[in-house]
Amino acid sequence: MDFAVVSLFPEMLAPIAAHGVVGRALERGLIGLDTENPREHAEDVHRTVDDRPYGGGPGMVMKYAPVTAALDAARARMPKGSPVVCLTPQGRVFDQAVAQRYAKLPGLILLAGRYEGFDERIIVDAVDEELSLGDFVLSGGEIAAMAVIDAVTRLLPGVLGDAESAVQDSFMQGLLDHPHYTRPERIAEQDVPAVLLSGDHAQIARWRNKQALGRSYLRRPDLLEKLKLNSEQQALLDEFLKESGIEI
Ligand code: 9D3
Repeated sequence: MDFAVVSLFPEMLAPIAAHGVVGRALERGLIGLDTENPREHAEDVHRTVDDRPYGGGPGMVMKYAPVTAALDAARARMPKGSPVVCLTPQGRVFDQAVAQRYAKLPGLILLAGRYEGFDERIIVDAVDEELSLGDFVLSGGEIAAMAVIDAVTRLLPGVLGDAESAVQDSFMQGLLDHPHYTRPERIAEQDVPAVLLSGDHAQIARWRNKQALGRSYLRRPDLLEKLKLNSEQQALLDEFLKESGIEI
């Protein structure tokens, strides 16, 4: 799968290209990653990419001409059927389902903004979808673009090793993960739960499931509402709540 990022700060992408899962996927040719800078498409002597907003107010707006020219240049190198996804606080919130949909595409053109935002006509003419990471303020779209590249790359065939793929991500199940422990068995009077030392794999799986359901209920009730628990899961959750001394 090919990624292109249109950004005024293309150097920001270098670290994800150099490390970890994405770095390895690039080395192995499982993904492509290139950048296009709207600055290089600005026609005036000052290489202007932003301008003052009509109607007044603070901040600057990214100009139509250099951004759409950069998108055209990126599109020319990308496989047909690669949508333009704009990272903006106005987008729908990125989640694992969106990542799974993108992982089936031949390519993705990610448009990262700076300043107050884009001239709306860029969105109308050249953007297929708008995405946000959630309700907090970033300084631009680059970190969001990197999050999308990372989440999508992990889903591509051959990217993760068998061990990593076998461990189904918690969000794949729609639940938070269960607690994890490693040596030593006791740390400052906190013991590893006995079941994890028992060697009884059915009981361990049951305990982990119960913890995942309980934590999701307490911390992310929105996840549980989407999930619609079966009777076995409901029984595990009831058991978790009883053990925690929580009234339903
Ligand atoms: C303080 C500026 N805000 C005025 C109300 C608007 C604003 C403009 C541009 C806020 C953030 C940004 C830059 N953010 C992104 O480009 C961005 C983003 C984000 O800020 N939060 C979550 N997801 C994303 S995706 C892109």
